[in-house]
Amino acid sequence: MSSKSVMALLGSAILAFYSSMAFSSKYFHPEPQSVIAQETYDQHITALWICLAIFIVVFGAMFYSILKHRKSVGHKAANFHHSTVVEIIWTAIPLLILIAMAFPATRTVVAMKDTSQPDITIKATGYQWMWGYDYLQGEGEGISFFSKLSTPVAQLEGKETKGENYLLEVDNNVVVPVGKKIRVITTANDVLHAWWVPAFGVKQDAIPGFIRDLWFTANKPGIFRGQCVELCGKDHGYMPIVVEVMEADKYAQWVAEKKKASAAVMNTAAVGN
Ligand SMILES: [Cu+2]
Repeated sequence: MSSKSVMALLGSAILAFYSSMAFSSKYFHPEPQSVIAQETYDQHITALWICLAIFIVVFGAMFYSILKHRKSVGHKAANFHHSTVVEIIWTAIPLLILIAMAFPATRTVVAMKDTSQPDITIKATGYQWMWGYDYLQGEGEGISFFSKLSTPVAQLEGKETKGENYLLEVDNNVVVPVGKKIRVITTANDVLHAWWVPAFGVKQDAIPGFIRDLWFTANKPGIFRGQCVELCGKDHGYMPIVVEVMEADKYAQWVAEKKKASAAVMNTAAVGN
């Protein structure tokens, strides 16, 4: 087999590896569900292609030289010294590639941090071991609830077979409308936690006494799962995050139901007094 066909084979194998959807969904990034997640995903893929191209050029040149100029076919060791031109070229090319990659990356990082003018603001508070959510601004303002792991204890103890969303399910989902800018303020009540939903490309520490924030705009309705990603104690693995994205009218309905439920609780409390 010629070195050219080896290269072609290697290239297509890597291509197939990365484009395989089965591989992508299981071991790779989840399918991006927000503008920022899409941008980071695209830049990641672009960087991989650039790496692949460099790999093929560098290793192609190396193996070609090794094979074609080997001693056994009569070649003698060359005798040359450094070339300033070549050194300038191989410094300039990577520099240009890096600059070309840095521009979109910087734009995305800046956009990631721009939490101004959200449609809805939700405070996420980390507790040992659950999340508390308070809707602070926008449609749903005033809604407040805790979100705890809902995986049955029998599954945790291994007495039942694990469900599809084992350790990634909660009693109360964070509900948001599709296509709206959602700002999530993160903080914590006891120790460090971190709020992470990979499909939206968001991850932020939740620090006691401090406020951090992030934002996302969900592309489509659905349920998206994440986890606490700052080791926070023995039940760190038992405080997942579930975001449910709804169409605007369904979201309005959810808000109305939540408000009615909390009004009922308030009334009972008042009667109790
Ligand atoms: Cu935690």
